[in-house]
Amino acid sequence: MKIDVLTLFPEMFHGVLGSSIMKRAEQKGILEFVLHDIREYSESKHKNADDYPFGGGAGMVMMPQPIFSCLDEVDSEHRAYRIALTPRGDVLSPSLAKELAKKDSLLLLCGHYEGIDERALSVMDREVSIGDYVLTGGELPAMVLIDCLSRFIDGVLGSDDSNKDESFSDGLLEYPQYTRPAEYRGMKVPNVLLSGNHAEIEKWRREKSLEETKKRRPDLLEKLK
Ligand code: 6GU
Repeated sequence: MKIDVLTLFPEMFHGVLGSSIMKRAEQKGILEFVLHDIREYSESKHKNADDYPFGGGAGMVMMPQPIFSCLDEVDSEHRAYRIALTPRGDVLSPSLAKELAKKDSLLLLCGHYEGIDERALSVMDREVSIGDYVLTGGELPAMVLIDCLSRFIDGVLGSDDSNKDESFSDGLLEYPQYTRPAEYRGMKVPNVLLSGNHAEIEKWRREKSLEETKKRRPDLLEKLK
């Protein structure tokens, strides 16, 4: 999957896309990231990318011209599925991430300042938010979206099943995990996990999943019903 990112702050992406699993996915040729600095497309004297809002009000609005010029160069035939990261968008969920993971190419437009000129948003396919709180820009949400959807693309995760048992994958939170040593500072790993009895371990994990979900996120249990 090719992912074009249109942003005023491309440097924000380097650490995240250049590390860990995202880096490995790009090295394997599964993902390709291309960052585009919107400001470089500005035709104004000082390479402005934002301006005052018509009608007045606080803050600045991202201008249409640099965005449209960038789109003309990057995706002139509108082949990519275009997503603007905005607080008013559809809230990211596992099912949305799964749906987006099937696309051949995505184009992510990161909003900054107080907003994006509505005419630029009118040529997007969708707007996505990552939750009901306001961030200073769409860059972190774009990175969250990339990370989240890439887990649903074959080959991105090390082994095929490392997605299955995660929190939310079946609508429940994950069961508690332990690694060696079996006892640390007087705290013991539950005996069943050391037993080698896989049926019992499965049962314990299922019970703990339900218990954790009931305790921490009863709303998720309601959704399952
Ligand atoms: Cl996509 N953008 C901003 N600025 N804030 C957000 C968001 C997006 N999603 C949640 N908060």
